[in-house]
Amino acid sequence: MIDINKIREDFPILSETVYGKPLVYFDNAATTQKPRQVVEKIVEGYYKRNANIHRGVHFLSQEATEAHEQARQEVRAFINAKSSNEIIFTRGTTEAINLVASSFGELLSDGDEVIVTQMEHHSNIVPWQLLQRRKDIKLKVIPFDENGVLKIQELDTLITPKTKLIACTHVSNALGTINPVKEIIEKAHAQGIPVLVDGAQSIPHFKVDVQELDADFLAFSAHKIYGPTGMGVLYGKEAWLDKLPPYQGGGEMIDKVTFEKTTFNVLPFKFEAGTPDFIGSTALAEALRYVNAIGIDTIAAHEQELVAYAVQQLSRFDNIRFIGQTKERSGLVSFLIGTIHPYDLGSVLDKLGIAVRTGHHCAQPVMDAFGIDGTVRASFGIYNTKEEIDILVAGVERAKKMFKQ
Ligand code: C6P
Repeated sequence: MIDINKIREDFPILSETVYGKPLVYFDNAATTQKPRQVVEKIVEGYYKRNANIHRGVHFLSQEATEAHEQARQEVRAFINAKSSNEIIFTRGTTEAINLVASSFGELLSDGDEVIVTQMEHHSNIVPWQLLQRRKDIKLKVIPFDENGVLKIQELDTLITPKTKLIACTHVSNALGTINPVKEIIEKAHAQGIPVLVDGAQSIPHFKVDVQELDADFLAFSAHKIYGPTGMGVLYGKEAWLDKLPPYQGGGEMIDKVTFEKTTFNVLPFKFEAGTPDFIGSTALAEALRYVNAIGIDTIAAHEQELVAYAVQQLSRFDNIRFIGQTKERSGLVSFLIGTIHPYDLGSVLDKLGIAVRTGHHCAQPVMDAFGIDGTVRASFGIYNTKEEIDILVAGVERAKKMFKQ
């Protein structure tokens, strides 16, 4: 049994008040709060182990290097990658996807095709469009239906001999839809096509095993799984990472540099130019340890309960419109009430101490598909409770009255 009160004690920010009201934090899909353990790991890192890594013979540098590489091992174990060579530290999901678009993009030729879905976050759309400035590649899109469920059968006609990659979000940050990535990967692999999975919204919420999925690449952000900001991970199968050219040039990613020619370092360092965030990596590992101690399956079950409760309670409003109504839904509810603009509803909730996200959630094509400007999104984390959902529902009720809806 999960002891939420004990968990909440680990997150000092949850005891803060906003406009004199207890904070109800429902913006976890944007970023999660950090437990004491993670914050203390950062402080301890700067106080006790701060030295540049992989460079010094001195004690501190070696300690910091060891902690950073140990963190890489823990990330490897968390997603069940075969080797820590397959774990590239990045600044976040966005940088991880840009890395693939840039380096994998180098392997593409004019006329090649990349398939994404209609529910991608901008960070899995724009990097491919930037690549289109360099290469005449075609971006194709798997559409979703009125419930926000991918029309995966369309993949059969979208895939052609020119398809070189499928880049697909595991969970939509705007709809909550969990996509059948395993099925997509099977279909893609049957045609010899690799798949990049955007795991930003899946990794924090349920078990993701890259070998079980057989994903070729997977990206995620530390800050969405109770870890630090500015830190993320690109998983890539070693065979692919070996084939790809480096992303950025600089220190650490090299083997030998002359003015005529440079040879590159081995994996994973080939993709990690410059001084990495060696404090952030250890804080990420601490966050993963925190999640493991509770159990990712326990977290998943708790959040599923919260989502089901939120949908049930919010359904009492006759003029609610849920954006995304899928059975396979992860940790969030996206909705509109009557004609109240999401920004207005979000502002009323804010004054009541409730933090939700409003707007397009960096997924404008999703909003376009529904013909709306944005939604109000309540997204849940391990520390949220049904009582907080009751506060949200009461807040919506109040906004409804204010706006005479
Ligand atoms: N979504 C949200 O409020 P970064 O910013 O690099 O950590 O993550 C980008 C990203 C990529 N893919 C998905 C599915 C995401 O949800 C996000 C981040 C946040 O929904 C901030 S826009």
